[in-house]
Amino acid sequence: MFDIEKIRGDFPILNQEIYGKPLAYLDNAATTQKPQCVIDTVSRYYEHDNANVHRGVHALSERATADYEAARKTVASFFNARSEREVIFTRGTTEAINLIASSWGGVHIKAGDEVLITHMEHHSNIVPWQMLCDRVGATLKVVPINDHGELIMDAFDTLLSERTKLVGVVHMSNALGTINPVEYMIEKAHATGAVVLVDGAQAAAHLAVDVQELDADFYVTSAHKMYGPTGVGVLIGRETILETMPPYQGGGDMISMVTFEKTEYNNLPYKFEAGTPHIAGVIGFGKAIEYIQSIGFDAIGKREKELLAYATAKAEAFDGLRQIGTAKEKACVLSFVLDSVHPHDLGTIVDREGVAIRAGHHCAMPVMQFFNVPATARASFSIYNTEAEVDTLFSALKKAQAIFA
Ligand code: 7TS
Repeated sequence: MFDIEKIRGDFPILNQEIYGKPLAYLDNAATTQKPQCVIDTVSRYYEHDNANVHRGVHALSERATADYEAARKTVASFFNARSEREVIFTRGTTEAINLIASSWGGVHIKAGDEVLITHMEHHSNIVPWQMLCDRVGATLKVVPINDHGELIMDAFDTLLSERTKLVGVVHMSNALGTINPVEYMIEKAHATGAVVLVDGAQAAAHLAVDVQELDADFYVTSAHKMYGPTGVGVLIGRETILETMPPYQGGGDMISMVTFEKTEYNNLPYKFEAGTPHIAGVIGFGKAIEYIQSIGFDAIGKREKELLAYATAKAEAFDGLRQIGTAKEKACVLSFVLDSVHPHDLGTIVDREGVAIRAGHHCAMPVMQFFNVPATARASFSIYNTEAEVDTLFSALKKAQAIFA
Protein backbone atom coordinates (compact mmCIF):
# COMPACT_ATOMS: atom_id res chain seq x y z
CA MET A 1 0.00 0.00 0.00
CA PHE A 2 1.24 3.46 -0.91
CA ASP A 3 0.73 5.63 2.17
CA ILE A 4 1.18 9.21 0.96
CA GLU A 5 0.78 10.75 4.42
CA LYS A 6 3.48 8.50 5.83
CA ILE A 7 5.78 9.28 2.91
CA ARG A 8 5.23 13.02 3.23
CA GLY A 9 5.97 12.67 6.94
CA ASP A 10 9.37 11.21 6.06
CA PHE A 11 10.40 14.55 4.47
CA PRO A 12 10.57 17.27 7.15
CA ILE A 13 11.22 20.08 4.65
CA LEU A 14 7.79 19.64 3.07
CA ASN A 15 6.08 20.81 6.23
CA GLN A 16 6.55 24.57 5.77
CA GLU A 17 4.91 27.64 4.33
CA ILE A 18 6.27 29.89 1.60
CA TYR A 19 4.81 33.41 1.63
CA GLY A 20 2.13 32.04 3.96
CA LYS A 21 1.13 29.22 1.58
CA PRO A 22 1.93 25.53 2.01
CA LEU A 23 5.03 24.58 0.05
CA ALA A 24 4.31 22.59 -3.11
CA TYR A 25 7.73 21.34 -4.15
CA LEU A 26 7.54 20.49 -7.85
CA ASP A 27 11.21 20.85 -8.78
CA ASN A 28 12.28 17.28 -8.22
CA ALA A 29 14.16 16.94 -11.49
CA ALA A 30 16.56 19.59 -10.20
CA THR A 31 16.98 17.87 -6.86
CA THR A 32 14.75 15.78 -4.62
CA GLN A 33 14.16 16.44 -0.96
CA LYS A 34 15.79 14.25 1.67
CA PRO A 35 13.96 11.90 4.02
CA GLN A 36 14.69 12.09 7.76
CA CYS A 37 16.53 8.74 7.64
CA VAL A 38 19.09 10.17 5.20
CA ILE A 39 19.48 13.38 7.23
CA ASP A 40 19.95 11.30 10.39
CA THR A 41 22.46 8.98 8.74
CA VAL A 42 24.60 11.92 7.60
CA SER A 43 24.48 13.66 10.98
CA ARG A 44 25.06 10.41 12.90
CA TYR A 45 28.18 9.86 10.81
CA TYR A 46 29.53 13.28 11.80
CA GLU A 47 28.45 12.87 15.43
CA HIS A 48 29.86 9.37 15.97
CA ASP A 49 32.05 8.01 13.20
CA ASN A 50 33.77 10.85 11.37
CA ALA A 51 37.26 9.83 10.22
CA ASN A 52 39.08 9.37 6.94
CA VAL A 53 38.55 6.11 5.09
CA HIS A 54 41.00 3.42 3.98
CA ARG A 55 43.79 4.97 6.09
CA GLY A 56 43.61 4.93 9.86
CA VAL A 57 44.01 1.87 12.04
CA HIS A 58 41.85 3.43 14.73
CA ALA A 59 38.27 2.53 15.53
CA LEU A 60 36.63 5.58 13.96
CA SER A 61 38.45 5.12 10.69
CA GLU A 62 37.52 1.45 10.65
CA ARG A 63 33.86 2.32 11.22
CA ALA A 64 33.87 5.06 8.57
CA THR A 65 35.53 2.69 6.09
CA ALA A 66 33.08 -0.11 6.86
CA ASP A 67 30.09 2.20 6.36
CA TYR A 68 31.56 3.70 3.18
CA GLU A 69 32.17 0.25 1.70
CA ALA A 70 28.77 -0.97 2.87
CA ALA A 71 27.22 1.86 0.85
CA ARG A 72 29.19 0.67 -2.19
CA LYS A 73 27.64 -2.80 -1.68
CA THR A 74 24.17 -1.24 -1.48
CA VAL A 75 24.71 0.75 -4.68
CA ALA A 76 26.15 -2.29 -6.47
CA SER A 77 23.18 -4.43 -5.58
CA PHE A 78 20.62 -1.68 -6.34
CA PHE A 79 21.91 -1.36 -9.91
CA ASN A 80 22.85 -5.04 -10.13
CA ALA A 81 26.48 -4.20 -10.94
CA ARG A 82 28.60 -7.24 -11.74
CA SER A 83 30.79 -6.51 -8.71
CA GLU A 84 31.69 -3.73 -6.31
CA ARG A 85 34.84 -3.11 -8.34
CA GLU A 86 32.55 -1.61 -11.00
CA VAL A 87 31.11 0.99 -8.59
CA ILE A 88 33.07 4.25 -8.59
CA PHE A 89 31.90 7.11 -6.43
CA THR A 90 32.11 10.55 -8.03
CA ARG A 91 30.87 14.06 -7.27
CA GLY A 92 27.82 13.33 -9.42
CA THR A 93 26.69 12.62 -12.95
CA THR A 94 28.69 15.52 -14.37
CA GLU A 95 31.96 14.32 -12.91
CA ALA A 96 31.23 10.74 -13.93
CA ILE A 97 30.74 11.74 -17.58
CA ASN A 98 33.84 13.94 -17.54
CA LEU A 99 35.79 11.01 -16.10
CA ILE A 100 34.65 8.76 -18.95
CA ALA A 101 35.25 11.36 -21.67
CA SER A 102 38.68 12.20 -20.35
CA SER A 103 39.97 8.78 -19.32
CA TRP A 104 38.18 6.34 -21.66
CA GLY A 105 37.85 8.90 -24.46
CA GLY A 106 41.50 9.93 -24.19
CA VAL A 107 42.57 6.34 -24.91
CA HIS A 108 39.89 5.12 -27.29
CA ILE A 109 38.75 8.09 -29.41
CA LYS A 110 41.04 9.07 -32.26
CA ALA A 111 40.92 11.49 -35.19
CA GLY A 112 38.18 10.45 -37.61
CA ASP A 113 36.20 8.54 -34.96
CA GLU A 114 32.63 9.51 -34.11
CA VAL A 115 30.80 10.03 -30.84
CA LEU A 116 27.04 9.71 -31.17
CA ILE A 117 24.81 11.50 -28.67
CA THR A 118 21.21 12.70 -28.87
CA HIS A 119 19.46 16.02 -29.30
CA MET A 120 17.93 15.75 -25.82
CA GLU A 121 21.12 15.38 -23.77
CA HIS A 122 21.79 17.51 -20.73
CA HIS A 123 24.78 19.81 -21.30
CA SER A 124 26.84 17.49 -19.10
CA ASN A 125 26.52 14.78 -21.76
CA ILE A 126 27.27 17.19 -24.63
CA VAL A 127 30.09 19.48 -23.59
CA PRO A 128 32.62 16.86 -22.35
CA TRP A 129 32.26 15.05 -25.72
CA GLN A 130 32.62 18.29 -27.66
CA MET A 131 35.78 19.07 -25.70
CA LEU A 132 37.15 15.59 -26.39
CA CYS A 133 36.26 15.69 -30.10
CA ASP A 134 37.91 19.10 -30.46
CA ARG A 135 41.02 17.82 -28.72
CA VAL A 136 41.51 14.66 -30.77
CA GLY A 137 39.88 15.58 -34.08
CA ALA A 138 36.85 13.31 -33.74
CA THR A 139 33.30 14.16 -34.85
CA LEU A 140 30.23 14.60 -32.70
CA LYS A 141 27.03 13.25 -34.27
CA VAL A 142 23.55 13.87 -32.91
CA VAL A 143 20.42 11.70 -33.09
CA PRO A 144 17.51 14.05 -33.91
CA ILE A 145 14.17 14.24 -32.10
CA ASN A 146 10.58 14.62 -33.32
CA ASP A 147 7.85 17.07 -32.27
CA HIS A 148 6.86 14.85 -29.35
CA GLY A 149 10.38 14.95 -28.00
CA GLU A 150 11.17 11.36 -28.94
CA LEU A 151 14.35 10.12 -30.57
CA ILE A 152 14.01 9.38 -34.28
CA MET A 153 15.17 5.80 -34.22
CA ASP A 154 15.57 5.43 -38.00
CA ALA A 155 18.08 8.24 -37.81
CA PHE A 156 19.86 6.52 -34.95
CA ASP A 157 20.14 3.36 -37.03
CA THR A 158 21.57 5.37 -39.94
CA LEU A 159 23.98 7.45 -37.88
CA LEU A 160 25.42 4.44 -36.08
CA SER A 161 28.39 3.06 -38.03
CA GLU A 162 31.77 1.42 -37.60
CA ARG A 163 33.14 4.91 -37.05
CA THR A 164 30.96 5.29 -33.93
CA LYS A 165 33.13 4.56 -30.92
CA LEU A 166 30.72 5.72 -28.23
CA VAL A 167 26.98 6.25 -27.93
CA GLY A 168 25.92 8.59 -25.13
CA VAL A 169 22.21 8.66 -24.33
CA VAL A 170 20.07 10.02 -21.56
CA HIS A 171 17.82 7.36 -20.02
CA MET A 172 15.14 9.88 -19.06
CA SER A 173 15.25 13.47 -20.32
CA ASN A 174 15.16 16.18 -17.66
CA ALA A 175 13.71 18.74 -20.07
CA LEU A 176 11.04 16.55 -21.70
CA GLY A 177 10.47 13.56 -19.44
CA THR A 178 11.02 11.20 -22.38
CA ILE A 179 12.19 7.70 -21.48
CA ASN A 180 14.49 6.50 -24.24
CA PRO A 181 14.70 2.95 -25.67
CA VAL A 182 18.17 2.44 -24.24
CA GLU A 183 18.03 -1.37 -24.37
CA TYR A 184 17.53 -1.29 -28.14
CA MET A 185 20.23 1.35 -28.57
CA ILE A 186 22.73 -0.61 -26.50
CA GLU A 187 22.13 -3.79 -28.45
CA LYS A 188 22.48 -1.98 -31.79
CA ALA A 189 25.58 -0.09 -30.66
CA HIS A 190 27.27 -3.24 -29.41
CA ALA A 191 26.60 -4.92 -32.73
CA THR A 192 28.75 -2.28 -34.45
CA GLY A 193 31.40 -2.36 -31.71
CA ALA A 194 30.52 0.91 -29.95
CA VAL A 195 30.59 1.43 -26.19
CA VAL A 196 27.46 2.90 -24.57
CA LEU A 197 27.15 5.43 -21.78
CA VAL A 198 23.70 5.88 -20.27
CA ASP A 199 23.02 9.08 -18.33
CA GLY A 200 20.72 7.92 -15.56
CA ALA A 201 20.62 11.19 -13.60
CA GLN A 202 16.84 11.40 -13.93
CA ALA A 203 15.90 7.78 -14.39
CA ALA A 204 17.45 6.20 -11.33
CA ALA A 205 14.85 7.51 -8.87
CA HIS A 206 11.90 6.51 -11.04
CA LEU A 207 12.72 3.21 -12.77
CA ALA A 208 14.38 -0.01 -11.70
CA VAL A 209 17.77 -0.08 -13.42
CA ASP A 210 19.65 -3.33 -13.92
CA VAL A 211 22.97 -2.58 -15.62
CA GLN A 212 23.54 -6.24 -16.51
CA GLU A 213 20.14 -6.64 -18.10
CA LEU A 214 20.64 -3.35 -19.98
CA ASP A 215 24.18 -4.44 -20.79
CA ALA A 216 25.27 -0.79 -20.40
CA ASP A 217 29.01 -0.23 -20.48
CA PHE A 218 28.74 2.90 -18.34
CA TYR A 219 25.75 3.95 -16.25
CA VAL A 220 25.99 7.22 -14.30
CA THR A 221 23.75 9.04 -11.86
CA SER A 222 23.62 11.53 -8.97
CA ALA A 223 22.55 10.77 -5.40
CA HIS A 224 20.82 14.11 -4.92
CA LYS A 225 18.10 13.25 -7.44
CA MET A 226 17.48 10.00 -5.54
CA TYR A 227 16.70 11.48 -2.09
CA GLY A 228 20.40 11.44 -1.20
CA PRO A 229 22.98 14.16 -0.52
CA THR A 230 24.41 16.58 -3.08
CA GLY A 231 28.02 16.28 -4.14
CA VAL A 232 27.98 12.53 -4.65
CA GLY A 233 27.13 10.23 -7.51
CA VAL A 234 28.25 7.05 -9.12
CA LEU A 235 29.79 5.67 -12.25
CA ILE A 236 29.07 2.01 -12.82
CA GLY A 237 31.40 0.73 -15.50
CA ARG A 238 32.12 -2.62 -17.08
CA GLU A 239 35.21 -3.94 -15.35
CA THR A 240 36.93 -5.07 -18.55
CA ILE A 241 36.57 -1.52 -19.89
CA LEU A 242 37.54 0.22 -16.65
CA GLU A 243 40.73 -1.84 -16.66
CA THR A 244 41.75 -0.27 -19.99
CA MET A 245 41.33 3.26 -18.63
CA PRO A 246 44.04 5.40 -17.02
CA PRO A 247 43.24 7.23 -13.76
CA TYR A 248 41.24 10.44 -14.13
CA GLN A 249 42.93 12.21 -11.23
CA GLY A 250 46.12 11.48 -9.35
CA GLY A 251 46.49 11.63 -5.58
CA GLY A 252 45.93 9.71 -2.40
CA ASP A 253 44.07 6.40 -2.30
CA MET A 254 44.35 5.77 -6.05
CA ILE A 255 47.88 4.36 -5.82
CA SER A 256 49.43 1.17 -4.54
CA MET A 257 53.08 2.34 -4.74
CA VAL A 258 54.68 5.72 -5.40
CA THR A 259 58.33 6.51 -6.06
CA PHE A 260 59.66 9.51 -7.95
CA GLU A 261 60.48 7.22 -10.81
CA LYS A 262 57.14 5.46 -11.13
CA THR A 263 53.70 5.07 -9.61
CA GLU A 264 51.66 1.90 -9.55
CA TYR A 265 47.94 2.44 -9.46
CA ASN A 266 45.48 0.92 -7.04
CA ASN A 267 42.93 -1.71 -8.04
CA LEU A 268 39.38 -0.93 -9.09
CA PRO A 269 37.42 0.95 -7.95
CA TYR A 270 40.02 2.92 -5.93
CA LYS A 271 42.07 3.76 -9.04
CA PHE A 272 39.31 6.26 -9.87
CA GLU A 273 38.71 7.64 -6.37
CA ALA A 274 41.64 9.96 -5.77
CA GLY A 275 41.65 11.96 -2.55
CA THR A 276 39.31 12.00 0.41
CA PRO A 277 35.86 11.17 -0.92
CA HIS A 278 32.51 12.60 0.18
CA ILE A 279 32.29 9.98 2.94
CA ALA A 280 29.14 11.29 4.62
CA GLY A 281 27.55 11.75 1.20
CA VAL A 282 28.28 8.20 0.12
CA ILE A 283 26.91 6.79 3.38
CA GLY A 284 23.82 8.99 2.98
CA PHE A 285 23.49 7.78 -0.63
CA GLY A 286 23.39 4.20 0.65
CA LYS A 287 20.61 5.11 3.07
CA ALA A 288 18.66 6.91 0.32
CA ILE A 289 18.78 3.75 -1.76
CA GLU A 290 17.50 1.72 1.18
CA TYR A 291 14.67 4.24 1.46
CA ILE A 292 13.74 3.79 -2.23
CA GLN A 293 13.91 0.01 -1.76
CA SER A 294 11.60 0.23 1.25
CA ILE A 295 8.91 1.69 -1.02
CA GLY A 296 9.78 -0.29 -4.14
CA PHE A 297 9.67 0.64 -7.81
CA ASP A 298 6.31 -1.02 -8.41
CA ALA A 299 4.64 1.37 -6.00
CA ILE A 300 6.78 4.33 -7.08
CA GLY A 301 6.09 3.75 -10.77
CA LYS A 302 2.36 3.33 -10.28
CA ARG A 303 2.02 6.41 -8.10
CA GLU A 304 4.15 8.65 -10.32
CA LYS A 305 2.22 7.54 -13.41
CA GLU A 306 -1.05 8.52 -11.72
CA LEU A 307 0.32 11.95 -10.84
CA LEU A 308 1.71 12.58 -14.31
CA ALA A 309 -1.58 11.51 -15.91
CA TYR A 310 -3.48 13.83 -13.57
CA ALA A 311 -1.20 16.78 -14.34
CA THR A 312 -1.15 16.04 -18.08
CA ALA A 313 -4.96 16.02 -18.27
CA LYS A 314 -5.01 19.42 -16.54
CA ALA A 315 -2.36 20.75 -18.91
CA GLU A 316 -4.28 19.57 -21.96
CA ALA A 317 -7.42 21.33 -20.73
CA PHE A 318 -5.58 24.58 -19.94
CA ASP A 319 -6.13 27.36 -22.48
CA GLY A 320 -2.97 28.79 -23.97
CA LEU A 321 -0.67 26.11 -22.58
CA ARG A 322 1.69 24.27 -24.89
CA GLN A 323 3.36 21.18 -23.55
CA ILE A 324 6.98 20.64 -24.54
CA GLY A 325 7.55 16.91 -24.51
CA THR A 326 4.63 14.59 -25.20
CA ALA A 327 6.46 11.32 -25.70
CA LYS A 328 4.55 8.06 -25.41
CA GLU A 329 7.14 6.80 -22.93
CA LYS A 330 7.41 9.54 -20.41
CA ALA A 331 7.84 10.05 -16.67
CA CYS A 332 7.25 12.67 -14.06
CA VAL A 333 8.08 15.85 -16.00
CA LEU A 334 5.62 18.45 -17.25
CA SER A 335 7.47 21.01 -19.33
CA PHE A 336 5.38 23.79 -20.88
CA VAL A 337 5.04 27.37 -22.07
CA LEU A 338 2.07 29.70 -21.76
CA ASP A 339 1.08 32.00 -24.62
CA SER A 340 1.08 35.13 -22.59
CA VAL A 341 3.68 34.70 -19.83
CA HIS A 342 7.44 34.22 -20.04
CA PRO A 343 8.52 31.10 -18.11
CA HIS A 344 10.69 33.15 -15.76
CA ASP A 345 7.77 35.43 -14.84
CA LEU A 346 5.67 32.34 -14.40
CA GLY A 347 8.21 30.80 -12.03
CA THR A 348 8.24 33.94 -9.93
CA ILE A 349 4.46 34.27 -9.77
CA VAL A 350 3.81 30.66 -8.83
CA ASP A 351 6.55 30.88 -6.19
CA ARG A 352 4.39 33.51 -4.46
CA GLU A 353 1.72 30.83 -4.25
CA GLY A 354 4.16 28.44 -2.57
CA VAL A 355 4.80 26.42 -5.73
CA ALA A 356 8.42 25.60 -6.59
CA ILE A 357 8.97 24.87 -10.28
CA ARG A 358 11.93 25.46 -12.52
CA ALA A 359 11.95 27.97 -15.36
CA GLY A 360 14.77 28.05 -17.86
CA HIS A 361 16.58 25.97 -20.44
CA HIS A 362 17.19 23.10 -17.98
CA CYS A 363 20.79 22.77 -19.20
CA ALA A 364 19.35 21.39 -22.43
CA MET A 365 19.60 24.40 -24.76
CA PRO A 366 19.44 22.27 -27.93
CA VAL A 367 16.00 21.07 -26.82
CA MET A 368 14.86 24.69 -26.46
CA GLN A 369 16.32 25.46 -29.90
CA PHE A 370 14.43 22.53 -31.44
CA PHE A 371 11.09 23.64 -29.99
CA ASN A 372 11.93 27.27 -30.74
CA VAL A 373 11.34 28.52 -27.21
CA PRO A 374 13.79 30.49 -25.05
CA ALA A 375 12.89 28.48 -21.97
CA THR A 376 10.12 26.38 -20.49
CA ALA A 377 8.43 26.14 -17.14
CA ARG A 378 8.90 22.68 -15.69
CA ALA A 379 7.00 20.92 -12.95
CA SER A 380 8.63 17.64 -11.99
CA PHE A 381 7.00 15.21 -9.62
CA SER A 382 8.13 12.80 -6.98
CA ILE A 383 6.65 10.20 -4.65
CA TYR A 384 5.63 12.78 -2.05
CA ASN A 385 3.66 15.04 -4.40
CA THR A 386 -0.12 15.13 -4.38
CA GLU A 387 -2.98 15.91 -6.73
CA ALA A 388 -3.77 18.88 -4.46
CA GLU A 389 -0.31 20.30 -5.20
CA VAL A 390 -0.94 19.89 -8.92
CA ASP A 391 -4.24 21.78 -8.45
CA THR A 392 -2.35 24.55 -6.65
CA LEU A 393 0.08 24.77 -9.57
CA PHE A 394 -2.73 25.18 -12.09
CA SER A 395 -4.56 27.80 -9.99
CA ALA A 396 -1.28 29.68 -9.78
CA LEU A 397 -0.93 29.47 -13.58
CA LYS A 398 -4.43 30.92 -13.93
CA LYS A 399 -3.42 33.83 -11.70
CA ALA A 400 -0.31 34.44 -13.77
CA GLN A 401 -2.38 34.43 -16.95
CA ALA A 402 -4.78 36.94 -15.42
CA ILE A 403 -1.94 39.25 -14.43
CA PHE A 404 -0.46 39.25 -17.93
CA ALA A 405 -3.76 39.30 -19.82
N1 7TS B 1 21.99 14.55 -16.77
C1 7TS B 1 20.69 14.80 -16.60
C2 7TS B 1 19.67 14.09 -17.44
C3 7TS B 1 20.27 15.72 -15.64
O1 7TS B 1 18.98 15.96 -15.47
C4 7TS B 1 21.26 16.39 -14.85
C5 7TS B 1 20.88 17.45 -13.85
C6 7TS B 1 22.59 16.05 -15.05
C7 7TS B 1 22.91 15.14 -16.01
C8 7TS B 1 23.69 16.64 -14.22
O2 7TS B 1 23.61 16.15 -12.91
P1 7TS B 1 24.53 16.74 -11.76
O3 7TS B 1 23.99 16.11 -10.52
O4 7TS B 1 25.93 16.32 -12.06
O5 7TS B 1 24.36 18.22 -11.81
N2 7TS B 1 19.66 18.09 -14.14
C9 7TS B 1 19.19 19.19 -13.54
C10 7TS B 1 17.92 19.74 -13.82
O6 7TS B 1 17.12 19.25 -14.61
N3 7TS B 1 17.73 20.84 -13.08
O7 7TS B 1 18.82 21.02 -12.31
C11 7TS B 1 19.74 20.01 -12.59
